[in-house]
Formats: sequence, structure tokens, C-alpha cells
Amino acid sequence: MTDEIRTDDAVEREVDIESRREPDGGGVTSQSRRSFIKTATLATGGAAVATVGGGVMHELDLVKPAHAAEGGIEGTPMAGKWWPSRWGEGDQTGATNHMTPAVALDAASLIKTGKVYSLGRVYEYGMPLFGQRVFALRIPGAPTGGAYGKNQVIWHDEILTTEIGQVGTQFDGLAHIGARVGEAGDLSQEMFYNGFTTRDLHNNDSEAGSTAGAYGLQKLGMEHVKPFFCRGVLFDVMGLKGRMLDKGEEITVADLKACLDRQGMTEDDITEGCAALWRTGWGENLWMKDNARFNSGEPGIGVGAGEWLAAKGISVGAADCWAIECVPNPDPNLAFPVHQIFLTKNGIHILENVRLDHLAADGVYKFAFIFSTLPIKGATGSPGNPIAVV
Ligand code: UVW
Repeated sequence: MTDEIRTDDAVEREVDIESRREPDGGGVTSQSRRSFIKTATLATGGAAVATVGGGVMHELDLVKPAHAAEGGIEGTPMAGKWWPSRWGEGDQTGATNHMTPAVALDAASLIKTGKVYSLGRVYEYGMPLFGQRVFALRIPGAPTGGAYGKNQVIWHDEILTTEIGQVGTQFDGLAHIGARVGEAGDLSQEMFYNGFTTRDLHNNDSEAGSTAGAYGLQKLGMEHVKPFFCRGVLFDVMGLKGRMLDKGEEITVADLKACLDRQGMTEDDITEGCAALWRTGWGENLWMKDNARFNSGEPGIGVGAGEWLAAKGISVGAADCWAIECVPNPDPNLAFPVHQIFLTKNGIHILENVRLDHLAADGVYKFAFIFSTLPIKGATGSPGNPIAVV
């Protein structure tokens, strides 16, 4: 299937969104070869059909954005200029600047029993993947090496081909998501956190195209993220509603407040630098059980709740679904707006595809959240296994 493209202006690019047929063993589940929001027209005029799971989701009406004089995109959550960041011009660390000794001690004060919960999912063949991402693990040799010495030592290695920071349980760094505030092709008008541009990230010396960034982004890479040792707060929205939420269902500020109420908590429990996590039921019901449905969209927070949590100063927003926000967005003109509110505007990280059912089952809503991402220089994200300790 190919995106239907209607253009009023000349700039266009047809995007082939047909589910790609991978050779068997490629690590991409056959159910999950999702085509996703492919914005088929660039910049000017026209409209594009956006799809999820190969089906038409909604039509993104890509009227030429009105660029605010001060730099943002009017009429969207990205209106106005969002740089320099609260941590100063040039900062690349974002909300992990909150990781201070005081925040760590507050988290430690929540540890009473020593029970540890793994929040990460197993990385394996057949897990749902976004778009045409791949996960392929191979063991070279059986065994890979040996035997050597009188003791006959042998060993195994592995080769992993994957978008290492963007599959499975995945942590989004600040280079992952930006916003184009100017004309297509002008890399100095594609803005990320703290005003860094695609041009900065790729260290272009000429207008011609990307250079150094192809071997690792030159700014906002994962090496700038500090380890998390902070308070974690769970919003059990599935528990509140008594059911798994639906695809596209928006979690609102009222829902988050109702969760706090139900859990015997108040807004004061959301402290600066804390990790906020919300449970929709999407992961525990669909992950590796119905990948096609899992990938077809998802429930999650909307723009209102995203802005509310950002104003509270959280360091990371996490959920049991693949993008943490509701997809499709109730405003059919917006694509992944919470990603932009968190990462691009506020330097707040995102953690996707986490397990939360065991916390909810034990009524654990406040805990020490501990996670050290992989400091891969120039990478957009990190895999890993965050933990909750009570
Ligand atoms: C995109 O990469 C667009 O989304 P995610 O961060 O959910 O993988």
C-alpha cells in the first residue's frame, strides 16, 4: 500500500508504506511490520494519509505551518521559542540534571523492604517493533571460541543488529525527536532540545548534507544522560478504569489526579526530578500476544497531561506501551506531540515498553526508580532494564 498523497504545492515525496517482507529470522515479527505515520508531503501545502499497522489512521492535514516570529510552530504545542533551556544555553543533559544527592536520598527513603521489580521486557525475536526496525541476534560459532589451555576454555559471543536504542524497552534521548520550524531542507531550522539543530547534530560544514553525524550524532547523544536514582510514581490508570484502555484513548490530567486519589496520594507526591509511569494495560495484555493490535495504535497521555507533568518537573515519563502517548492523537493534525513536549521542549526523557503490572498487583505506587542508560556516544536512545525498589 502506498500513502495517498494530495499536493497543492510542488514539494512532495511519496513514501512507500507497504509492510516490508523480511526474510525469515530477520527479527521482525510478521505481525508487526508496521508502517507508521509517514508524513508524505514535506513542508508546503498538501495533505498526507498517516497510517498505523497498514490501515488508514487519520489524515494529517499538513497545511503550511505558521512559523512564529520567535521560532516555534503556531497553533501547536510547539508554539513559541523553547530555547535556551532552564539549564542554560549549551546544556545537553536535560532533565537528568535533576539527579542530585537530595533526589537520590529522597528515593532511598522509599526503600523499606528491599523488594526489587524489573521493569524491562525481554529482548527477543518476535517482539513488536516500530515501523521497519529490526532485531537480529546471532551467535558466531558453537562455541564461538576455544578450546584453549589445559583447562580447555571455550566461550560464546554474539552479534546484534538492531536500532539499539529504539527497540523493546527503550529510553529516548534528546536527539531522538525534534520539530521542523522552517522550510524543508533547511537543517538549521530543524530544532531539537535547547535549540540544537539537525545541522549541529550532524556537524555540517556545508549546506550539502549530513556528514559526521552519520557515525554518531555530534550533539545530544546518550553519553550526556546521567544515571537515574530518583523517586518513581506510578499512575495505575488501568486500575482506575477497571479495564485495559483502548487504542487512541487519552489519559487526561483528571485521570492522573483520580489515580493519585485512588492510590491515597496527592500532587505533592510528584516531586521535581521524579520518574512518572502510567499503566494502560496495553503491554501486559498484548505484548507478544497480539502484536498486530499492540502496534495498531495505543492509549496514553495526551497533550494536556503531558504539559501538566512537564510543569511538575518530572525527569522521565514511562509507560507500558510503545510511545507513552495516545496514538492516534485526538487532534488529527498532531503526530507524537507529547514526544515533542517532553524531549524537544523540556528535555524530559521518555521510556517505552516497560512492565508495570507487578507493581500494580502489589499496590506499589511510590518507589525508588533506578536506571543507568548505556552511554553510547552519539546514540538516540538506550535499551536497558530499569528497576523499582521498595
Ligand atoms: C518514534 O520513533 C517516532 O517513536 P518512538 O519513540 O515511540 O519509538
